[in-house]
Amino acid sequence: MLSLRTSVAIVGAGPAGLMLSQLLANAGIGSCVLERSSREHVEGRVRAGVLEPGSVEALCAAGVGARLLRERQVHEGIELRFGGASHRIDFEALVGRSVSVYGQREVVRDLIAAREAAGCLERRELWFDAPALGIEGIEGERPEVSFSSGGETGRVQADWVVGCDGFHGVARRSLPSASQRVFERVYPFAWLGVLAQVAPSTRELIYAAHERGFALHSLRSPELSRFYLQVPVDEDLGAWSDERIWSELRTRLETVAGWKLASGPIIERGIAALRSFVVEPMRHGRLLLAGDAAHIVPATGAKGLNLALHDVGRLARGLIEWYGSGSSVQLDAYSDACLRRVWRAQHFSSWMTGLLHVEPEASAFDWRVQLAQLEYVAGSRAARTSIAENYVGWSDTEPAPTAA
Ligand code: RFL
Ligand code: PHB
Repeated sequence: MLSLRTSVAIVGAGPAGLMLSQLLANAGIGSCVLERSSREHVEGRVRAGVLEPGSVEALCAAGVGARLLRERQVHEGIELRFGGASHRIDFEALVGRSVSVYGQREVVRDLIAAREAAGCLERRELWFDAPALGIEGIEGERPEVSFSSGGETGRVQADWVVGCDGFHGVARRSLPSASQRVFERVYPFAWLGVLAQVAPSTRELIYAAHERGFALHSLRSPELSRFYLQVPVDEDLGAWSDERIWSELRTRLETVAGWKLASGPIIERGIAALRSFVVEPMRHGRLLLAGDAAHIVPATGAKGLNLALHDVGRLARGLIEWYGSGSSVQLDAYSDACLRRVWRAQHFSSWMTGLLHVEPEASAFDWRVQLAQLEYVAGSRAARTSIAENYVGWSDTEPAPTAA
């Protein structure tokens, strides 16, 4: 039995867990990260692509922003495409901020490289192929995570345990069910996502609403494009040949005169469910949740990765305060403070999803109403400003207006 002791035990080495360990290390606080999957798997996963300016600032301030600043693409707007026309939402003009397109895979690689350079792998502060099996003692002062590694079992004793183990992890299940409330909506459609070796056919992301379903043209680099197609919720990936994927993307995206979609080899594909999910509160005793372990948003609003980074920023500040002065003021406020932003993102993400997707049972009337809503959004500066404000990241520090 391996027995380890650390200050903060972190379950999961996705963006949330890795960023938290980086922030704690920068403040001289020790942590031990346990990751179920292999390093290759974690570094290979293709997921999110859009970073809010606040996320870019946080990654830079944490010392992992050098490659991000060199390689990111700054996007000053997005395109909404429907009814045979394109409409630009100009973030810079509307709210004076832009987003960065930089793959989540690259964020994760940068964070692992930073932890590796700091000697975490040799010191066994970052474990791959080491699934956490359970979390005990969260109501006391010495919580403990049990895990397995290479056929051996082990345990990590800590002051705090942070569950950054995503939606299917063990941490949320270790919260006493009587003390948590779960809010959930599962959508009646899914996303087929593909990564293709082809130069993007667009400079900015295209969010397309089509009678046959939603399509998204995103980007990764001058040579790599990312696409998503709305598909039925129980869709079989095997039913989608390369030809069928390109043909459906062309149908939903080539709706504007003269615009052509370039195609190329598809190098990665997968189907992901769309879900809205929140567990409240995000803390019980000495166990705290962050990122997808506590909340999921449908990817239409590009918020999941940004929320995960925001959570751990707050959490790190709380832990730094606790280790520095013994005060738990910020840790006590952690859940409420994060949940305000989470619910803002929940609203925006489900609203964008409804705006752009076609419900399986939608009638011709429903589609006309949806087009009318899209026309309104595209034509109204107020509506475009609202999308821009939410897309680049809601600022919860903005003072609320007071009555005169
Ligand atoms: P992750 O990335 O899921 O990491 C959790 C880690 O925990 C590990 N794990 C365990 N480790 C040890 N023991 C156990 N028992 C464990 N159980 C699980 C897992 O192996 C994994 O490594 O969660 P985290 O860190 O909270 O990060 C959240 C983001 O990954 C997620 O919100 C985003 O990818 C969501 N998302 C997007 N977010 C954005 O901000 N912008 C986007 O453009 C965007 N696009 C997307 C997305 C998610 C997508 N999918 C696949 C759901 C597009 C897609 C298609
Ligand atoms: C992506 O590039 O993967 C991406 C971009 C925007 C979204 C979702 C995913 O809304």
